[in-house]
This record gives sequence, C-alpha cells and structure tokens, in this order.
Amino acid sequence: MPSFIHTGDLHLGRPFRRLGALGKEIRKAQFRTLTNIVDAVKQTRSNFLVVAGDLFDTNSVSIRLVKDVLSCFASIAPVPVYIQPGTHDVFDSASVYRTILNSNILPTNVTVIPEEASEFRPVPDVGLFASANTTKRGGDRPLRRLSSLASGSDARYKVAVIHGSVDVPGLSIDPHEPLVGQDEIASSPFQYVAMGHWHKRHIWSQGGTEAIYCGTPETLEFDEIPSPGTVTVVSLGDIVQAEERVVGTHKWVKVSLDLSLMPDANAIIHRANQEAGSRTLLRLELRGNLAGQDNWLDGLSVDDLVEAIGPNFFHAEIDASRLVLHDPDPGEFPPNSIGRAFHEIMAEKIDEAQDPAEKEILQEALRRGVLYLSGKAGIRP
Ligand SMILES: [Mn+2]
Repeated sequence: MPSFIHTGDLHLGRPFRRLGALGKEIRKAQFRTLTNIVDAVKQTRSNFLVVAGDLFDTNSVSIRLVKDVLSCFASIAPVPVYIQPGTHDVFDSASVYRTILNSNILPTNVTVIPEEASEFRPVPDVGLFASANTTKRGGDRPLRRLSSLASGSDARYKVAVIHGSVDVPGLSIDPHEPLVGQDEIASSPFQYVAMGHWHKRHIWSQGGTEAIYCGTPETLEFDEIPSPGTVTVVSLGDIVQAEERVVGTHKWVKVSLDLSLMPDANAIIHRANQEAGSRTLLRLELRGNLAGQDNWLDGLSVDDLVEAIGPNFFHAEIDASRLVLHDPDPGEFPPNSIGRAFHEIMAEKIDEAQDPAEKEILQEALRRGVLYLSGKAGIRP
C-alpha cells in the first residue's frame, strides 16, 4: 500500500525573540527536527513527503537556511517531496519560492506546488492535489477547487493538501483565511486531506474522508499539542491509517497551580520539578484568589521561584497575572492618574451592579486591571 509522511508548520527561521539567547538553540532544534523528518521517511519507507505550508517562518529567510533545507530534502532522493507555500511563506511576488525557482537550486525530487490547482502522481496509484496559497487575504475555498479537479482524475487514491482553517461557526471563523467547510470535507473525493495552518494536531475527518492537522513537528509555543511534536504517517488503502511519530526535540509544558490549595512555596517547586528536563520549556501559571487572607504567599517572589526551578529546565517562566494576593488598593495610583480613574469607575460600577454574577465579573476586572496598570501583572504581557 502506498504511504507518505504528512507534516507542515515547521516555521524554520523563526526568531523566538521571547526566549532571548535560547532562541538560537530552538532554531537549531527546528533544523534537527527537519532531519528527523527525512529520517522518518527513510525508516518508514514512505513513498513521498508532504509539507502542508509554512515550511519557512517568513519569505525573507536567509539563503543559507534555504540551501540547507533543500539539501536535507535532496538527501532522500528519489523520494518525492512536495512543498506547499502556506501563509507565512505565501507564494506572492516576493516569495522565497520565487527565489528558489529562479535560481535553479531546487533538487530534482522536490516540487514547489504552484498557484493553480494541480495533480501530481508521486506513485502511479496516488493523485496528490494541491495549490499554493498566493495571498494572506483569504476568503478562498481551496478544497472546492481541488475537489472538482480530483473528481475528473482516475487516481486510485486521492489526497488533498490544504493550508487554511476549518470553517466552524463560533469557533474558527476568520474570513481572512483560506477556509474549508466540514461539509466540503465530507463530500470531497479524497481519502485524505493533509492540513496545515493550525498548530495543534487535530482530526477533522468527515464522511469517508480523513482530514488531519498534523500539528507542529517542533513545538513553537505553549499550548501546541502534542509536544514534543510529531508527523503523521499515512497509509492509503481500503482503510486509511494515520499514525503519529515523534520527531520533535523540545517539550513545551504548561502547568497551572491554584495557590489557595498549596501549603508553601516548596510545594510549588516540587510540582514544577516533576516536569524537569534539559529540553523542557515550562510555563508555570499561578492562580487563585487569596485576597484578605494572611498567608505564606506574602513572602513569595516570582524571581526567587524562577531561580529555584530554572536550572532544572531548558527554560522556565512564571505567569502570576491571575494570582490575586490583595484587594485592589486605589492608593497605589496617584490622584488624576489613569489607574485611579479606572479604580473609581469600576468601584462605582460594582456598587451599582444588581446581579451577583455581574458584580463578581466586575470585581475580577478591577483586580486584573489594577494588577495590569500597576505593572504587577506578571511577566507575560
Ligand atoms: Mn503555521
């Protein structure tokens, strides 16, 4: 049975400015993950590799990086590699792919998917249907075009590549993105739709069509799952099989702790250290309402905590913006300041609110607003 590896959203060349000097390490890790991906193609004896958009973080990546990436793909020749220009590396007039095509540095086994909906035959039984994203403005319905092209094809197995959002009312609608309706997936002639753009791995299969967001192979942000990242190994046949395979190097973990349930600072450190690892990035979110209580947290310093857990991680950061230690104090702000005005307006609204639920929301808004305006909202902007 024909099989292939589906990946996307590598975002090679991303600066990771937030991580400071560690950003360079993560960029190296991204490249290592790329080599893990081509190794996975070899090890699984996959027939081809699909990159569903955002191979590069921008269209202005260095030519050095571009050449390194292309020679990595060339190392699995003659296995075909298909690169779909996505939203970050959109196929416009300034695209990195124009540079690649114009300078004749594209390895013979690598295809940059062009603007118009096209069919490729990586192996005789498989029709691969794709078109490049040519604008970030969107409103496009790429799967419709691919479906009408594919319905006229005699390929035994049909696979589409899409870089865009699933159109789910109330969840995902951004009209400025290429959109795919769930009904379009259900009625499509494809066995598999290889999706990119959303960075969490997610399955959107409908009817007889498997549709999967592969997720980032090397994690780029907290909240991306799974972490470390994976690629999806797809086997075509009467039944399509899609299996995850770990290729990522770094693990990004978010831990949220309610401090009103914790006895002391050591308990926080102990819990954080359960995630320890030299390739682990930790975000520790501290929350809980401890206003009006006399407690151990008065002596707590975010800097001390970071110092205590930091050495056990590749990177550790603490977000204390949801932690309420004290009732808001208007005296924090000078008269006629924005902070004082905010406090007065909110206090008035809280006084006037009839509905207890509304009162609670306003009180929460006051606490968070004061924390924010006084610069105590934690490290995260
Ligand atoms: Mn992306």
